[in-house]
Amino acid sequence: SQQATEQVHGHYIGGEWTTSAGDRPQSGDGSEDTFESENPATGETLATFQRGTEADVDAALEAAEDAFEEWRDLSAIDRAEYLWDIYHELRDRHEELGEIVSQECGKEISEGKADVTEAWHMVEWAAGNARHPHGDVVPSEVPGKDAYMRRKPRGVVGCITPWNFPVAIPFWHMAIALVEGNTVVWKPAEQTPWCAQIIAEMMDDAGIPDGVFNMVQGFGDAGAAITDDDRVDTVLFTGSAEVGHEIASKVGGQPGKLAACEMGGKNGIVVTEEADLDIAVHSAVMSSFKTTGQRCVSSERLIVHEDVYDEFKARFVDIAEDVAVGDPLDAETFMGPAIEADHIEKIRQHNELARDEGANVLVDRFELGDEEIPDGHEGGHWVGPFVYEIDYEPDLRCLNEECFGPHVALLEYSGDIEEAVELHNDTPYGLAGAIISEDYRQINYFRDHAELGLAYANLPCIGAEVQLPFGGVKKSGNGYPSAREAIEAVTERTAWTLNNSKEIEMAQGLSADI
Ligand code: UN1
Repeated sequence: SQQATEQVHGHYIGGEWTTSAGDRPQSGDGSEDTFESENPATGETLATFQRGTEADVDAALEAAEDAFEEWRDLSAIDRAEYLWDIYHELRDRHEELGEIVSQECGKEISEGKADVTEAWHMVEWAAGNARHPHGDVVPSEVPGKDAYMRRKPRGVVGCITPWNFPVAIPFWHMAIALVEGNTVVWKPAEQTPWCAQIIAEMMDDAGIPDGVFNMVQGFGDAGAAITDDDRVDTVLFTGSAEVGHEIASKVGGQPGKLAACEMGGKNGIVVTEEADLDIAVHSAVMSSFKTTGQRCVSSERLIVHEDVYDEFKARFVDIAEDVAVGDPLDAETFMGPAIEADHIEKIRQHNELARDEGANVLVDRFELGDEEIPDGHEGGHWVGPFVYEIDYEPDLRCLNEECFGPHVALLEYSGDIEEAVELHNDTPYGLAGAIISEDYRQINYFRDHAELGLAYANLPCIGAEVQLPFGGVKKSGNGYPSAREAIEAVTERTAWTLNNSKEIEMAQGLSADI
């Protein structure tokens, strides 16, 4: 169901829908004032949106600041009530919203629906957490003293989210920020404004007080207007390493400010000589090609022991030659299109880079055959798997730079698990990875030595659940903006100490005599 419309959808600021008309300055020449959401499987326009300016962000930040005092004074349980409404709406509209996700970001339908499911899981976790103990009771050296760690909201939280999980990731950030008593200014990805519009409508329908939640549509300039502003206390960012590092250094470098960023990966799967090859091939296919390789946790390196290399390669290549690329709304589809034309270009460059660096290409479906493209979808951004093998050398760019597409290298190793893990760790990133093995000693070695935020055994390295911490090490992460651990980024901790006696007695044996 295409929803092309003449209407221009606006921002949601201070409880009002607004386009930046009126006395707010327009962005540049008139042609840039709006932008369109495109269905990446057809190239058709879905809807038109106002492009946010600095003035819109300014108004949103002002509204968020004004709303903070009252919002923080509600109990977390009362704040969570608004989110329970959203939880029910996400569930009730599961099918419809799943289809919208698939139409706007091209993920096949089970993934579109899983995105919505992950969103309500996060809302459930955050809202449920409002009834959980919140802080710590801490022992004291001094008998008359009570010591605690208490949490307070930080204030205004700026959320900047990517297109590839257009419903789940906004809730990773915002559900926790809001329940913890912060107010929010959100800049969704410019590729998925329609999903953002629906989320803002849900917040509005839930009756969340004016200014507590604000959404400004737009591009990087609107995002920068959020991250550059002094009124923002915490920035939560999930997206590319390039932007994330800029935000981390710019915001994180300022006293009192905090940036929690979660960036990409060059994720690897180690298949040892002890692997069950059915699980190995299945896990690798899921990790490399699901979401057309466009998850930050997608795998682009398969590190396979020489004893099982040939068999693994033959079976993996067979499936890569065959996986169904097509209409995301067709239940038979395994991979939908890439998100946009520019991204196809980036994937092409990565494939060429691998060739230039000496890859032996095993599968090249970069250009799909005409017969593979579904009728009526000729305008889509189609791309298929690209699989290659290459002799490992530490500085090969194709093994170190994230492609964010269905582009994957096979690397053969001959030594023991130590060698495999050393190879696995040899990238600047450290987000997700997996080991496939039936030997618990190998598995435990990987668990303890792989440089990763998310590590799996005998599973794909995608598909994390929200009640686990989600984030990475090295170039992949800086703080945890997401899922369970986001609570750290959106709260201040107070060490609260209370004296129950009539005397002053100090810790560390410090004399209290005066
Ligand atoms: C992302 O890869 O951009 O772990 C987010 C997963 C999902 C989230 C992925 N729960 O695959």
